[in-house]
Amino acid sequence: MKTVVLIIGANGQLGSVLTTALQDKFGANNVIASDLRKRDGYKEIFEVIDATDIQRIEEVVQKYKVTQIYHLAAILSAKGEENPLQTWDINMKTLFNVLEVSRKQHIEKVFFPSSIAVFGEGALLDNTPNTSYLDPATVYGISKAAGENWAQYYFLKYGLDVRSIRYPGVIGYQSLPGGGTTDYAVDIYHKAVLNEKFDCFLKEDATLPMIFMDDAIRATIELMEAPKEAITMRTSYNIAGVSFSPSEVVAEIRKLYPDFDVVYNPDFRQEIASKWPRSIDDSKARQDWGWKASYDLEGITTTMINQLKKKYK
Ligand code: AKB
Repeated sequence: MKTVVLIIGANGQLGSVLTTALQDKFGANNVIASDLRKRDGYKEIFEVIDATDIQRIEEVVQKYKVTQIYHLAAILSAKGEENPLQTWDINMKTLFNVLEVSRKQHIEKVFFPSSIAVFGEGALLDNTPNTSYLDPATVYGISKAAGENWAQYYFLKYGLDVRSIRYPGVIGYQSLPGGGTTDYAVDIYHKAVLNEKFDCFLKEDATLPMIFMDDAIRATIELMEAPKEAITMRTSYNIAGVSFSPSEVVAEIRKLYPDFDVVYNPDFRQEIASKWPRSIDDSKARQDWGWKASYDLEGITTTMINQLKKKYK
């Protein structure tokens, strides 16, 4: 059967890069990008979808005979705290709609992104195991923990092949994140290249798990390509990239920009970060589908700076 992919949330940080990767894999005519608004200058197939509207999702699925759905739309950790009930409504409603359309339309595979935000004080801070107790402290984290269980429910009850990854903070030069606690780790590179002072909203020693965009995209595609029998985690897989604190990334940037100026003004996002893991045990993903990250902090820093220099030239 021909693979036709629908990406919901295709304008976001991950979605915009994943769209290109999936076009390379399946051909541009087999990838339907969608979001609340059309992306400026986007030339390939695009459908405006508000994922809280189940009929609209179903219409697009039928129109293009979609076989796989990547549901990337969500309100992230920091933004989500501004209006917790609305965040819950949007994150859950859109997931339920995707799961229901997928069940009814016999979608072959669904991808649902989870996050390190599912972990809270009940989990070990270092090398956090896949099967940790989940007591998230943000509404975003609660919606992801619930979503993972719903993904597993649809698999067990209806046989829907839903697959999921708990992403660390994603760092890429192609797109900007919005509303997350790990966003500083993208913004800091932009400021360095623009020779601007960086105002950091986390403490200098706030170590968090991060992953380079290329690794995050490769993990997503590798998980979706893995044989069904290999997938033993039907909630979500931990994946690790690299862990670092703001002061460590500053030290790495200063090897290239010795005068890079940083001030630390921790705000409410520091409180969120303090409950998240410092590092992740991804042995389950390694065992089941051969996951291994390839970028370390030095590799991320040189690539980010080289690419952003071209962008701002
Ligand atoms: C956030 O900071 O909210 C996200 C995430 C780790 O899921 N980047």
